[in-house]
Amino acid sequence: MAHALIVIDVQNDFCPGGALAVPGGHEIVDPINTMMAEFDAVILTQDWHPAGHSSFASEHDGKAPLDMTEMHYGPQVLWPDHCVQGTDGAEFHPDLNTHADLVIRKGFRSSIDSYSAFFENDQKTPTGLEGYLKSRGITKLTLVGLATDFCVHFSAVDAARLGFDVTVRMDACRAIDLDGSLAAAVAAMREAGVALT
Ligand code: VGL
Ligand code: ZN
Repeated sequence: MAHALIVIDVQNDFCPGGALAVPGGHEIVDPINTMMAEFDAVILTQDWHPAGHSSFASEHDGKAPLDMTEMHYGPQVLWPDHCVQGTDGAEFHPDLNTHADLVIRKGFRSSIDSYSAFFENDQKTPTGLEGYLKSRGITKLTLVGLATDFCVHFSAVDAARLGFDVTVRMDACRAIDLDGSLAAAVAAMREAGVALT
């Protein structure tokens, strides 16, 4: 009954000064570092887009960041260019303890975004994380990181659907909160059976 901490996207671009800064994003770094000692495994996720990724507003004529578009897999928010592979913005926050067991990268296919650490936004292309966790005998997950209403939300809901026992530590997350997205995320996580503490 091993218990893993999954640290979602604590990267420079999601912290103040970054391309897609989440308010207060940097505030969770020290609490997350402190929590790491409580777990059997620590896994970091890293949003990792090629330049020109299809989730970037700059790739869509007449669109601005935070506009919506329709992708082959459904509606998609368009973002400022962020977490481009190999750039400083894609690096973990410099104070984050990166002595983790696994770093899983997502969003590396140009034509599809990936909020969840388990499946891309088509809801069916797996990242491989489920197999990694199950083959290590990990059944309990605690999620923290950025952003509560996007990558943490979709990761938590997918994890619960896959049968993991899932807790989100809300004090160690921060949200973008776009048009009520935080309230919607909280409702969806509760509905999926995720414990919010
Ligand atoms: C995220 C928007 C775009 C996140 C990643 O980590 O929540 N949000 N890419
Ligand atoms: Zn992204």
